[in-house]
Amino acid sequence: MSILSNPKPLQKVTSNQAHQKLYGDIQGNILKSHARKNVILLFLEFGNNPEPIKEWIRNTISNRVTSMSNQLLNSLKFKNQRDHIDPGFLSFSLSAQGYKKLGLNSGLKDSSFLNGMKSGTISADPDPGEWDPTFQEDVDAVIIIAKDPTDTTRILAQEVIESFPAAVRLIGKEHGKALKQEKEHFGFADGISQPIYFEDDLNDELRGNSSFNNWNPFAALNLVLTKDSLGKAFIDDGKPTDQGNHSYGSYLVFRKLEQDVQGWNKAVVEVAKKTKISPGLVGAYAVGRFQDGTPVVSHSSSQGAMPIENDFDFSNDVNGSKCPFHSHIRKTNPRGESPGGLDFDKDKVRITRRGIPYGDPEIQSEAKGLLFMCYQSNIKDQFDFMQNSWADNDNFLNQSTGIDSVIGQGSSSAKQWPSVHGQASFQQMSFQQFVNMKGGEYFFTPSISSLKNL
Ligand code: N7H
Repeated sequence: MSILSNPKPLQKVTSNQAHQKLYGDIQGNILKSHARKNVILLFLEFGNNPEPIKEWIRNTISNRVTSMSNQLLNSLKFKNQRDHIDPGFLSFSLSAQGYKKLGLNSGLKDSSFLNGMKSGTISADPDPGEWDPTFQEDVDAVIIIAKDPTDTTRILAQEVIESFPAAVRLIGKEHGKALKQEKEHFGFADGISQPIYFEDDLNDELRGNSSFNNWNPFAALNLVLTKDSLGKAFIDDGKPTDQGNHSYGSYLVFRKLEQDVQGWNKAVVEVAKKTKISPGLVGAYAVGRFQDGTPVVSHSSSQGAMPIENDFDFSNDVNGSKCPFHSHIRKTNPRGESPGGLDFDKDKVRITRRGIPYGDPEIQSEAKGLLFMCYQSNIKDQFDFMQNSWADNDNFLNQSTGIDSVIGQGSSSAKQWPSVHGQASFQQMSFQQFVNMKGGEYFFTPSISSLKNL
């Protein structure tokens, strides 16, 4: 069996040689978040001479990127050694255009990746002419740098910039910073429901129970990894059908999503006033969770429970009177349910989110939002499908549901707000659009052996 379809969660510390080699060869942050609060993204454009750029990637970048095994080791040290100094996290990813400029055939087949985000893969996206100037340019590569505390991230980023050869131009920089209590700018707890690849993370999710009742977050590696034909790391346990030297990487989607916080707050109050529903419940209807993370499909008020509940589905809410169909988490993970009949595989249309907020919540005039990032093994069937066919689709989950109340783009039907939680009597009111896309690109995060082999 191929390492990618292994139906069992992985051990972080393992004697399985194929797994050890995999962890040493893939970049960090893919199977588990790097978990730093400070992130700097460097967007790069390559000049016409590929040789010095390839040499820089081979000799400098490949030695600085954080492998999965180093990430695991560092997090152990962070837990166990009080005086542990954060070495920082670094990853390197290339766009299709970047591979082309380096004169490389990536062997990657994903059509969204190959065409690039500017080609209009997300049909409701604003025209690239309206994006931030950085993202209107050719973005050939992105470096993610993460280190705590804040000043040390800047120092590390500066060191990396100083290593650039003349043919590499820095065309943009984004600073992300986690907000208090892992919230995002609309005030909601984020990063709760994720695909899980490791056994001890799955055990944490079980929260003392012996099994999951409704939603098992485990995912096999083929949700997030795909073959990197330029790498030559190891022979996995897939012989004889899968024979040969293998290496794996992951597609990375980046989108800068600006949040209109005042607009959101005002709209929540307006819906609350007109419908006589409390503002807290209106927000929960829009997101699918209260601000503290309590799922609205299971509770009509915040529970303040820690850890935050995630073992639920929507089977006890067929008419959307507890968690409306337009709510963000129901649109982006219907957890197997498709009342409108749109065909999808619940285990496949999932993404591994690694976004971080940007902008200071204390400064009203400052632009704020989410540096949205997610990893997957197929952009077209995962991120693109989720945004196009679910979030931006007025008729998902049902006819005239309206677009996703958080990230939906384009025109929308008026949305239904349950007057009383759990009772099928609805009031109609429009509610949109407080998240605006400012640009982005599709990348591939290659294996480390492929960076060394360039
Ligand atoms: Fe979303 N938000 O603050 O309202 N998201 N999201 N997201 N999101 C989730 O479970 C938010 C965005 C998903 O399995 C929560 O982590 C904001 C994009 C998925 O139950 C909250 C932005 C896409 C899930 C937010 C944004 C997704 C999810 C609940 C942009 C993909 C898991 C907490 C500014 C197209 C669903 C949690 C599940 C959860 C918010 C972007 C997807 C609070 C503000 C672009 C799959």
